[in-house]
Amino acid sequence: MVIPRSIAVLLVLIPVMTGCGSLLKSRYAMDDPVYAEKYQDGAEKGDLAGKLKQSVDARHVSGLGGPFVSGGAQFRGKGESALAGAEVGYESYGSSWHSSRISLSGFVGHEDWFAGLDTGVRLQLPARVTPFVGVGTFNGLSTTREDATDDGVDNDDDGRTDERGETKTEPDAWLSSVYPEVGLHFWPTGKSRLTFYSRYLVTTEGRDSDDWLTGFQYSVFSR
Ligand SMILES: [Ca+2]
Ligand SMILES: [Ca+2]
Repeated sequence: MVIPRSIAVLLVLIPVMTGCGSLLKSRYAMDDPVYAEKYQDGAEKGDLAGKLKQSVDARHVSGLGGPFVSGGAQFRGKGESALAGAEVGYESYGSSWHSSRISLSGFVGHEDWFAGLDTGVRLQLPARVTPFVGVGTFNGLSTTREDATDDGVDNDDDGRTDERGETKTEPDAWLSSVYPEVGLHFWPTGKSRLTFYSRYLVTTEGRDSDDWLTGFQYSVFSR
């Protein structure tokens, strides 16, 4: 899997920026007022079960909302190309176990691109580290490949004009897709979350255009 270098750097920097110290604390989420109130006294020194509980408890996320950025890569079903892109959006927790999301996203590849509005919902455990499942939709503009063997133009710049199989890229009117999603959340602190996700995009352009999209998300929440 190809991960753009900028994303790899971000993944290294984010835990540092959000405070590595909290990674080792059993009361990791004291930056959130709800969590802080619940665990203000903290478990006794020898109370390992109590310490474990406060180190994994993420029930405080109910009611949180905030912006996120994400970056990812998309792999076309037939392995013909990969696209890289980014999303900027907002995610909110209606309860500690479900969240909803809306974002603008854009992806570009060698000859293709798409951009539009992404929405989705996720179900997860109220824990500091949790897998999740979700469903989402994407609606926007995209490119499509068209036959270009009789337009008198060397569309792919390979020195041959209108050779057999030559195609050109055209903006398409509209692309809609729905996707199931799986992933993993990790909360470095009570208000910041790292997410790894993988989606299977089922598009209106037919099964040949179905894609895997996988990426990382960094979110900052508040009440
Ligand atoms: Ca050509
Ligand atoms: Ca041509």
